[in-house]
Amino acid sequence: MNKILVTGGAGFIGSNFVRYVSRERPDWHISVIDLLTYAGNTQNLDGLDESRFKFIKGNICDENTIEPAVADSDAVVHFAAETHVDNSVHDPRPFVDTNVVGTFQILEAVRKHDKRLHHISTDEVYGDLEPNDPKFNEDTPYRPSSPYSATKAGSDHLVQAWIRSFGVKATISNCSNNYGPYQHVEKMIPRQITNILTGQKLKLYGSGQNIRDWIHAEDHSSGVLTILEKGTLGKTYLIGADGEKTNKQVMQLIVELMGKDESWIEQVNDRPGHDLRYAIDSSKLRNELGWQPRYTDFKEGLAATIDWYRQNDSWWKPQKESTEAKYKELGR
Ligand code: NAD
Ligand code: TDX
Repeated sequence: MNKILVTGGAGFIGSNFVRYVSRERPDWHISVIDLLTYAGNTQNLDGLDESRFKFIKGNICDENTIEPAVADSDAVVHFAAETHVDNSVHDPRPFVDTNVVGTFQILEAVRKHDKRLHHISTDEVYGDLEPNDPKFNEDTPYRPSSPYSATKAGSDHLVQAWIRSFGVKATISNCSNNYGPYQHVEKMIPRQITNILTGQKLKLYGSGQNIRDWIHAEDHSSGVLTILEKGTLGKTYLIGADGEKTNKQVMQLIVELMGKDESWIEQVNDRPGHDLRYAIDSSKLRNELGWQPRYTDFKEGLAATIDWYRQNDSWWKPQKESTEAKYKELGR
């Protein structure tokens, strides 16, 4: 296996994975297929070795684009998705199209050409936990709560059905909340950092007691590469780095690291159906495949992420105003 096709490779985590693989596997050839929606940006892929890298602009729902690209690869790593929960509550249709129909097209192409698939999913498919519940593991029943997580759950079910009914050679990973450079300013951490950088307050949804389990995007990438190379076909692996924090705690760290005080944290309308807590038990991936996260100090990873946004305002500024205008409409 040395020719991979990465869907959604111009997005936040997909591009991190492409940069990571390009560094860690210097003999691999990587093709990216990406529609370049508002969330995709080819700058995320600048500087890659052109002799081993190809970019295809296209929609994963389009069979005529997907099929030849899949036929031309040894394995497909499928990141492409609509990913923002708030957008899914406002306008669910693109989530059904890309996350469900798009995954169906990928599955049909890998089935036809007998290719290896790794499907990227999220911990949100398991719904939410109470503060003292045990963490999610590979046997936790699916209980999605938003249109985003319902469509991701639907895509996971399609992959599981194609494995069982057609013998498709696939694995699935469900990861927790990612942070790091190149994340769109609509998402929680970059939104708050760039709010401070543009003189605006941080926007805390509801009580701020909701818990997310943070992992650096590069640890997600190393987990995915481990599963792609060593995972058992047909299996699901959970990826997480024991990074549980309340949203309030994350905001307190951001203001501290950026030299502000808590008066900068403004409580805004809560997200409808807001999941209370996600937490991942990643012991299967660690014990069976020997994976370990590298970024175990969240404060250090967050400080480096803040520095990246400070130094790369030309990357995020073009998106900032329109993103905040959308939030204003939602009262958040
Ligand atoms: P992102 O929104 O930053 O990037 C998504 C990419 O997919 C963009 O480049 C976009 O242009 C592309 N895309 C969207 N629709 C497409 C289509 N129809 N055809 C082709 N390309 C299309 O997302 P992300 O945060 O990098 O997430 C990547 C994957 O990881 C998703 O599957 C998501 O569900 C999963 N995930 C994300 C997180 C997280 O915290 N961000 C956590 C767990 C899992
Ligand atoms: O301004 C904000 N203020 C705030 O308090 C924003 C944008 C979010 N929040 C809260 C909502 C969540 O509890 O912060 C938490 C994180 O929010 P998001 O960044 O929107 O992430 P989340 O909804 O948890 O989903 C993310 O993790 C799992 C990704 O967007 C998904 O794609 C991934 O599957």
